[in-house]
Amino acid sequence: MKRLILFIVALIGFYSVFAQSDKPVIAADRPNIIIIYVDDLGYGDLSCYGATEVQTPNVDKLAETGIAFTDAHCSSATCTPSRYSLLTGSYAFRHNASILPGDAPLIIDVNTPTLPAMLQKYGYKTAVIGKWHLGLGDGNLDWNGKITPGPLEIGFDYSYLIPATGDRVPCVLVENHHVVGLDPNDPIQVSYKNKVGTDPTGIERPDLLRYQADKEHAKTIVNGVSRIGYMTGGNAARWKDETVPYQMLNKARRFMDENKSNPFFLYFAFHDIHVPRLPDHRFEGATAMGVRGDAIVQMDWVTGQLMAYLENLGISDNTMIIFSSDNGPVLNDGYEDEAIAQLGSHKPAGPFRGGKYSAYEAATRVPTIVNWPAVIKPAKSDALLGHVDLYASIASIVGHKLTENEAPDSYNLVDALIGKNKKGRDYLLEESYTFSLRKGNYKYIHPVKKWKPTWIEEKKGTESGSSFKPQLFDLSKDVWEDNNIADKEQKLVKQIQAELDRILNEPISR
Ligand code: NG6
Ligand code: CA
Repeated sequence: MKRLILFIVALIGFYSVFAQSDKPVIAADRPNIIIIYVDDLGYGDLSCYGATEVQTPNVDKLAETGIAFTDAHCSSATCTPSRYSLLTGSYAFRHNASILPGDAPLIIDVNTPTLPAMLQKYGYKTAVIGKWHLGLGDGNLDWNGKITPGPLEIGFDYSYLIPATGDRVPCVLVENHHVVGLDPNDPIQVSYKNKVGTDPTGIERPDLLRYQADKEHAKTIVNGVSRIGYMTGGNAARWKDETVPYQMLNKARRFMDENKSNPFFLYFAFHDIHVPRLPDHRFEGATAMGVRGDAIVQMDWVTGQLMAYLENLGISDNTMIIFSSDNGPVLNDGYEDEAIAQLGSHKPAGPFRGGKYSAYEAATRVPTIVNWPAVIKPAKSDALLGHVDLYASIASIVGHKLTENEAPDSYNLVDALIGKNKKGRDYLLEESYTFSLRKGNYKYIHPVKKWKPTWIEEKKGTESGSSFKPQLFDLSKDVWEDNNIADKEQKLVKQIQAELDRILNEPISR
């Protein structure tokens, strides 16, 4: 009898503990979560998204055993704003987040709720490995001292960073609060205004360069490549572009190994396939497309290594991998690396118009794959969703209820994300130099007042999509965004503009 009473008491206790907590919506409790974020990968750059001139067997496997989304979007046409939204669930325009120089301060306020900080509260160990580009320090950063605030102050337990981009100084890796391998007798100095030190620049010594560059990319030469910005010192710490992917991979392996017995969140942010494209020798000639294609193959190989490591640790089943890109494709992004000349019949953006920087669809519609063997059945999904929605969706997986000011633009689309349904958003914002708004298959592009983005057309060969008039396209019939029906569909345009006004003028859109 006593035993029975004890049992009942225990049962009630057990029940009440669970009744109090926010119960995870899915049985698989607290999966490991890995976001693999490729840089500048276009919708058409993977064989599982239709590419024939490059093969990506490892990513294809993720797609075949997971869900490949055909209408999922990074939040912006460029990197910094997309990453800002990914980590905060907030649109970048709210924070004026645009492409940052390499000496910019951290743009995520340390009090802003972030995806990794939220996961830490649920027992996750969190890491960011790879490209950061969200700023470091609080102004006047000394690269030779303690580099803070940065990822560790906004929710990451571990960081191993390319501070900005591969084409920007300083060309050194930062692990937690310090530059890796820095010799204190050879201090680093960085400037985006004036030349510092005596290192040659691309303008002075084009003969030293592996690729000729435009004038923005013609500053300090590191590893035979001129970069944006000037640096001096830190010679022992300077990266060799070719080995960075291996260094990142090793750090990721160590992090997964150390955290195999507890839930972890890994934000693995590739430098590939951004410029300067310098894949390792083993990938040379992997495609007939030159370095851009070879960098895709390198990226695929590294992804395969990450997957294999999860398998070996025996944790792949309950690991949710989200694979995607921070913006659409670009061919010429500052270096003469023959990406255009050797393109052949490859279509980086698949069937879509535009690319990185543009207001057209290819800027944000990027390959997006979710793989989670324990929960997901293989499928394709045309749900309309944004990476900005990952915050709220992941929150619901771990049983977290968003507080009022948290992730203001993030919709909980977990059911679409794990393939329970294909219901995405009604409206989806695409940020670029202007705003585009999707409503189902309709695509609206907000008019520009000043024709600012000509450089996109002139220098990049990418169509910006700008117009002084409102543009509306019906993607179901006109995927190439060619036939502007705004004049015929004035009611619809007004309706979409009203929604855009709401998003722009209210602090929370969700
Ligand atoms: C641009 C750079 C481009 C690239 C981009 C950032 C010039 C002319 N162009 O300003 O080369 O670095 O910034 O790319 O300087 S992103 O993927 O990080 O957004
Ligand atoms: Ca990018």
